Amino acid sequence: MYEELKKADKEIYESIRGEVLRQQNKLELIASENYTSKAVLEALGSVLTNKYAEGYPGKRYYGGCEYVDIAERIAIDRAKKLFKAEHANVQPHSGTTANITAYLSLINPGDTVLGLNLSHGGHLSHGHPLNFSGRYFKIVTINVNKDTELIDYDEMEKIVEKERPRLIMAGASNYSRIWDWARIKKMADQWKAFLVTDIAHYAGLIAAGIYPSPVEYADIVTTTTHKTLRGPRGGLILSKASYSKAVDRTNFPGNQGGPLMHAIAAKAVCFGEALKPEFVNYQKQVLSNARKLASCMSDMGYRIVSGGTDCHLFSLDLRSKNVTGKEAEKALDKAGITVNKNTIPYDPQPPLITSGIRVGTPAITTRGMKEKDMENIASFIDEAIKNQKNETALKEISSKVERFCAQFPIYTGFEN
Ligand code: DSN
Repeated sequence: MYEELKKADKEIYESIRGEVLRQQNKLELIASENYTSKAVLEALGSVLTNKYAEGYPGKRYYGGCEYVDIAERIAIDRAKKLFKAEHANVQPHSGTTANITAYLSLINPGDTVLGLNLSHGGHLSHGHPLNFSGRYFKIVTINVNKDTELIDYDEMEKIVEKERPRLIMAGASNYSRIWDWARIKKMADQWKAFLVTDIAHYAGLIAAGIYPSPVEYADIVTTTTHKTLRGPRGGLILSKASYSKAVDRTNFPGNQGGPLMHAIAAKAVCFGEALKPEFVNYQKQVLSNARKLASCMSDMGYRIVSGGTDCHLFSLDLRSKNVTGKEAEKALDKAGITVNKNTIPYDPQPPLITSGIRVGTPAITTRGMKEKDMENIASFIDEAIKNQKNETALKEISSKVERFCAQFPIYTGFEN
């Protein structure tokens, strides 16, 4: 693989090779990243990228769609089966476009949306002022409780009663605990709001049945396909049958033009993999690893936001270690450990500095790492944070990390 690219475009070849080495030699702890299978990569790199297929299977605006129709129909059927959903649209290019489609399928610009504050774990597309969501809708946010760092449903209910949002967006990019979907549905019904849930982070765990599914409660569910779900980068919308026409029409022609048929074929492969029993074992290990890593960090004196995790991620509050999230991210990177700085609830630091880092286990679990490996990883993290200003020590840690990673090879498409 890549022989032709090497000849045709050396610069791009080298950038891919650099990324391959980074993915092989470093510890990938970004909670939203993963390693896809070889089969997913093959579908993604296929000639389906050459095909225009505006419309939906059987109703396209282009000829020659008979084979891409097969791929899209399979993707839809598998997504519905995997999440027990009445309707699936596999065309969204990303989680954010899926969210745009979800909002515009149900409400109009100017309507009120309630979402979780970004600095308490929400997402840009749940109402950030610079995002389309914050520009087109009136946004009301909820915060987590200051003491428990959990969603405060009583408080949320008061806000819903006062603000009467037309739509409640429930979901997060950094909330490690269980969402009470049933309780939110009750509020939505009582105050006549639509319920959209964004499960981008939890999708793989939900598909495997080890995190509660909102599918029976929500009018529309959105997700990405590349996080815990371990597929290609992209989006997916699930909905009740009654919203199928609205969702499909809003996505195309409302929001997007031609679907990315190579990505849709790769999503189908990913859903097929997620329907296999091995996927449940993988997700159980993701959760076990996250709990083990969090408990090792806690034993080393780090405070875990909300005290633990029920999913694939958790946040470390670094204030007691006298290091900011930004400094920790940088030191860890030098030590061969990739994380992202992240605000913690009620963070005294601004978003580009932060007091925390977010840590996730989907990628390292795909590599085959288990609970005992979490002990090593916790030590690497602690050593790097303690030596954040010591370049020699950070270099030594990165060599140890590289040797550790060599025990868990990934598929890269490169021979060496
Ligand atoms: N940016 C993603 C994350 O890292 O959680 C969410 O879209």
